[in-house]
Amino acid sequence: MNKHSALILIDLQNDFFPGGSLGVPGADAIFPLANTVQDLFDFVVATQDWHPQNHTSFASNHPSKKAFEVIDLNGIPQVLWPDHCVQGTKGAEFHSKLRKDKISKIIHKGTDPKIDSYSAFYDNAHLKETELEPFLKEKGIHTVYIMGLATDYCVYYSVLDAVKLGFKTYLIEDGCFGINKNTGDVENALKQMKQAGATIIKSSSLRS
Ligand code: VGL
Ligand code: ZN
Repeated sequence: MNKHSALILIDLQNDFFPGGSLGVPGADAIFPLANTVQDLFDFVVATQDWHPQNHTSFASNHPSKKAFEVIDLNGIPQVLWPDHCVQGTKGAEFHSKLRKDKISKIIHKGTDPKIDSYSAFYDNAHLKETELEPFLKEKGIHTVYIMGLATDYCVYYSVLDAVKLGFKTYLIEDGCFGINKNTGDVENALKQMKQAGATIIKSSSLRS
């Protein structure tokens, strides 16, 4: 891969793997691809969903609501999730099988208790930017390869923002696993990422 490309690994944290509070079925099959593919890149970025315990995306902070209900949060539809990826907890840590020696930048998102942040680039209202775009710009990166969890949430919104920000954007399809809260969510996300201008690829097409 040329030096203007980066690999972005989305939310490979314990809580999103089977056994975690928001475990995505089958997600542990992401290894060893998530590890071997890193060898092809000079820059590997990994994101962490990094919520305070009082985060408004947690159903537990809305006593009359249940997990997976959707509420209006300051004008934005918000799925209420089980508590997950609480800062400093085991669930927020990277999975122990993830290779970490090549990760040059870790991006934390979802830290503001008042708003969720699915995208690795912005909060859900697109008001505050994370450190990701400035980092990529500083390194002269114009092409990003994205994979991780979950296809229909954080991967999806990160891909859409990457395209909007002008990055040539590849989504590694077999490197993603989705929540599929509603049947067809993953399929729909793939279709919309493609329509937005991302290129959907299989990892087998990646060569150094
Ligand atoms: C995610 C739901 C809530 C994700 C994060 O990483 O896709 N999904 N927080
Ligand atoms: Zn979250």
